[in-house]
Amino acid sequence: MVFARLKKGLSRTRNRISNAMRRLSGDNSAAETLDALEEVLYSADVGPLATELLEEVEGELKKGNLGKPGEMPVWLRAKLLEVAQGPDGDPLPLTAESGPTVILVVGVNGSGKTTSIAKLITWLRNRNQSVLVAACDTFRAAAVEQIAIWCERTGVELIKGAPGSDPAAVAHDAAQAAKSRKVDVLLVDTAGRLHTQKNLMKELEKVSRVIGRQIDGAPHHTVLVLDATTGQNAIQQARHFGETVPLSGVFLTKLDGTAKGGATLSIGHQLGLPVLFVGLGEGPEDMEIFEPESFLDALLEPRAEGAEA
Ligand SMILES: Nc1nc2c(ncn2[C@@H]2O[C@H](COP(=O)(O)OP(=O)(O)O)[C@@H](O)[C@H]2O)c(=O)[nH]1
Ligand SMILES: [Mg+2]
Repeated sequence: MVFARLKKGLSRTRNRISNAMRRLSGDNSAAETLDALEEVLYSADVGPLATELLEEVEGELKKGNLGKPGEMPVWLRAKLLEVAQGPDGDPLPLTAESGPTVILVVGVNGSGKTTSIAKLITWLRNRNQSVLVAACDTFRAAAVEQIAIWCERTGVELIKGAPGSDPAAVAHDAAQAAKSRKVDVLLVDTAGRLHTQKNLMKELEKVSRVIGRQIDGAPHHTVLVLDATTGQNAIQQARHFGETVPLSGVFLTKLDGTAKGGATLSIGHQLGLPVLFVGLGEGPEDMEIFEPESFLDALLEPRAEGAEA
């Protein structure tokens, strides 16, 4: 079932590359193989990795390797598996000491932070962890409203301030509440846009600092939410956030809405950050832990003739 959701989410990317994948599996000349591979890599938007892999394959083909039918797809899968960076065990382990584990969620507006928090609530609750949420995106009144609705639906408590109030003050109150309620996890939603990027980064730093004063070692995890439909632009965003707060990894959203799922593989490679989770829809269950093996199976599997998209 889990795999079915992933397959469905990646169907656009898979459809886009499936013809070229079929060509890759056939009995081709070296030129045809390179051409098909190029199409697979660029269609999936694996970024600068495409150039690296094409050069490597060209070298191999010249040496007379990788020419047999069926060899290329196997080689490609192995190569992509080498660069794909998933979580090392539990994507968001609880801290060893007692007390709440704090997860800060950052990213630009519209990337899917609030929706991803709803997903994380569901995921954590399914693992019997108690959760408290801090609404630190106080910049837009609608943002507080949106997180409040998710918290109500999932039955978790929300700490919020008045619209326009100081996010650091909300963070402070939330950290206090998380300690006194003895919850396992405090999830912190943040703003993705302020008057200037500099202001935003300052605010994130302050929120992070205030929480750290209340709870030892907090935030323990900082998850950057990136929209997969923005492809390579996501890399630039990641760099800005990473300069401000140490990032644990990426929650890559909207893989169901893009034909460029290959970005999942290149993001880790380019940023040295693991992709922890992938978002596959708008509902609170529509996510998976990123597992490179099943991801590649879902992405590269040649579609049987006549199979549904
Ligand atoms: N299709 C799809 N839509 C998503 C996903 N994650 C978020 N969204 C949508 O993206 C839009 C922005 O999400 P939101 O959580 O408000 O972003 P925020 O501004 O970063 O908090 C909303 O319409 C969400 O329903 C996903 O994995 N798949
Ligand atoms: Mg939001």
